[in-house]
Amino acid sequence: MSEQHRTPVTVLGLGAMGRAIADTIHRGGHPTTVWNRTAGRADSLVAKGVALAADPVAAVEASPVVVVCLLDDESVRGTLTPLVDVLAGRLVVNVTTVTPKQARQTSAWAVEHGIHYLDGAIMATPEMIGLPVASLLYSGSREGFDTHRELLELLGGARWFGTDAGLASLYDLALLGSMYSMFAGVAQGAAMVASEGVAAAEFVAMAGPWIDAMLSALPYHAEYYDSGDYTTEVQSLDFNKAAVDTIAEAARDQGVGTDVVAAVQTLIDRQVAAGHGKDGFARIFESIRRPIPPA
Ligand code: FVH
Repeated sequence: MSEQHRTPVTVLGLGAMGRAIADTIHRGGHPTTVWNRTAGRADSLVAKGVALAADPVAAVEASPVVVVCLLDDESVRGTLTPLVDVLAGRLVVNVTTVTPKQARQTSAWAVEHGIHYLDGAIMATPEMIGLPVASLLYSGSREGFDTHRELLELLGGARWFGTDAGLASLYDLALLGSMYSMFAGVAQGAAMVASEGVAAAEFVAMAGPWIDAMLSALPYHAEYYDSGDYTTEVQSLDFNKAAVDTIAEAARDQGVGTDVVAAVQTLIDRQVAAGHGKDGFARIFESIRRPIPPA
């Protein structure tokens, strides 16, 4: 892209992620302006030639594209609301982690005020920004995504999920949820062997390859989830209940917590109690998809 076609970009928020984003965009040749509530956080960027705006209005006025990377939805709304007039006609790319509902609300607010809105979710740590391993998910303004795709791809792989602004964060939080549950499961296992003095390093050296081997089962689980047919010729929920109950009993015997495994027991028990004990383990999906309504 020639110099004259490099879109000026403003980045609001210079935490670890905002700094990585601003630095990468600047290195990509875009005139870059930054603003942060605490001004000192811009020093390293300013030393490289990034412009520091005196206030948020001046920051927004500098660019047609405004990347927002703040702590949470509250800080986003608190920062953007007073800027509504100056933001009109510009593209806001909000990569702050928010819920789908919050993304939809901010999008509705933006569209109502003539602001183009693209919600983004970052599947990367700050060190990964700008590398092929970084993946960013987007939803909202299709025009904004298409027009600025090259800019967005400076940060990492860019994938658009649709005009519903909540979708990027829905995928983001679904993926993060899978990750946290996996780490919690490994922590459960590590605590069990630690009760006999086994180092976590020794345990994870076994847990990693074990989890890796089990990953090949995921597409089969997905087939069950998508079809809603959980009939199986192999391990039934009754079988898995016995296994998971045994894990919980062993954890108690070893004097460690059962919170993680208890969550799995709850999911199984609901399906078994409903008469589905002969179905496969994947049926726990139904316990999650149709939770018991609060009393
Ligand atoms: N860091 C990471 O690994 C993850 C990866 C996945 C996505 N996240 C999300 O990115 C958002 C920003 O994360 P961060 O790592 O940059 O976070 P911090 O270093 O804590 O910086 C927070 C910035 O937000 C500013 N801020 C906080 N509250 C307010 C407010 N009320 N008004 C205006 N700005 C606010 C803060 O400013 P200051 O404290 O320096 O003045 C920082 O600029 C986040 O959603 C992650 O979930 C990152």
